Amino acid sequence: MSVNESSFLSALNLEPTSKPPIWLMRQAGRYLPEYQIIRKNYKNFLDMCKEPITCAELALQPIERYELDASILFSDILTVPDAFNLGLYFAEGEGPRFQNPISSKKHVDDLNKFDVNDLSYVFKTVEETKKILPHNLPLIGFCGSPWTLVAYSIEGSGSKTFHKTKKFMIENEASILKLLEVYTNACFEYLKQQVMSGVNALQIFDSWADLLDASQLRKFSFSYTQKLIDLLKHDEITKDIPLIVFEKNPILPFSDNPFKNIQCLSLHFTENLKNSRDKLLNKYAIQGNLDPKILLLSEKEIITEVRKICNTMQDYPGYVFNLGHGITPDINPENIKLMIKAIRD
Ligand code: 1CP
Repeated sequence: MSVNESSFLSALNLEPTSKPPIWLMRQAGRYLPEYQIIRKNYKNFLDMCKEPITCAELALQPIERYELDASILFSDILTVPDAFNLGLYFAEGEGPRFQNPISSKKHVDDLNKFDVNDLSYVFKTVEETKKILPHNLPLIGFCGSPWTLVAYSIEGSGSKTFHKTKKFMIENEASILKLLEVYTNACFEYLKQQVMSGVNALQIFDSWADLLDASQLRKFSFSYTQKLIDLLKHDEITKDIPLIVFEKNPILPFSDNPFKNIQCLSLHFTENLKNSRDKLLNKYAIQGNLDPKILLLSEKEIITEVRKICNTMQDYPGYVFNLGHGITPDINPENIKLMIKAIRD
């Protein structure tokens, strides 16, 4: 079987599959003891991301443990702002931070020109990962949405309120729009190079969609993600690569799909799966959307919730089982095994 006949790529093409293909957002990471063993060797997470052979090994870990139907590149969405010299680092226990967050109009005006070769360690990781994955297993490449990258770049870290970003948005709207444009073009070059290095599908993560009201969401998030999609769909090298978009809890129902020319909507756990099914049937593939918190419950509750989803999506051509957001570090890996068994049985 070739990679194009894999259940995951078939589902993205709206072809029926005998069982839903499964992969999980953040499938490689902190909840896995085998990840922690390798992670201990690096003080800074970014240093680990710059070691292609290690990253390939990390991407393979969940595949070996669970026999998943797709693999995802091991990297992070923040490598792109890092290539603009914002000084990305990962303080122990604190998550990502920037030493030089975007702080003024002048900062945006003076940003260095993006050089995709600064991210060659990511493309090398794609090549190394393809070498060790089963030959028919698809590899997903990814980037953050331009909006999500802008939010991190101004805030300087994750945040509950994104106060600085919201203030900057009011005071310097033109600069935000300029930065969105710069990041959109950088993401395009970055994803194109991932495709040239061997990825089989692409996912765009709009993880900070929930910060915006409806008109801001259209103006700052959806329109730039659409520009990125348009660039990919008009390029000879990337035009046939299936595109998945994840929107985290947007104020507008994502199942009304604001995007043209994507193949799959990755639904946050707050989306109503039944309604989405009815609206998207025979037009788009659906990925999602088990609430990761379910995986902290009992065996019985996990099985009940998984069955509900499988029943709703039974006979939906183009369904990919996934979570409604990333696996959290507190999840017991055995519960994932149980969930997968419930899907496949
Ligand atoms: O200390 C550590 O061990 C680092 C933990 C970690 C890992 C394993 C981070 C820091 N990033 C990653 C890998 C990663 N990040 C992957 C590949 C692994 C896989 O999926 O199997 C991917 C796809 C991402 C994408 C990512 N990074 C997103 C989008 C997905 C989402 O969850 O919404 C986001 C928002 C980030 C930022 C980020 N990087 C790391 C953390 C802890 C965070 C989130 C922090 C925050 O909530 O603000």
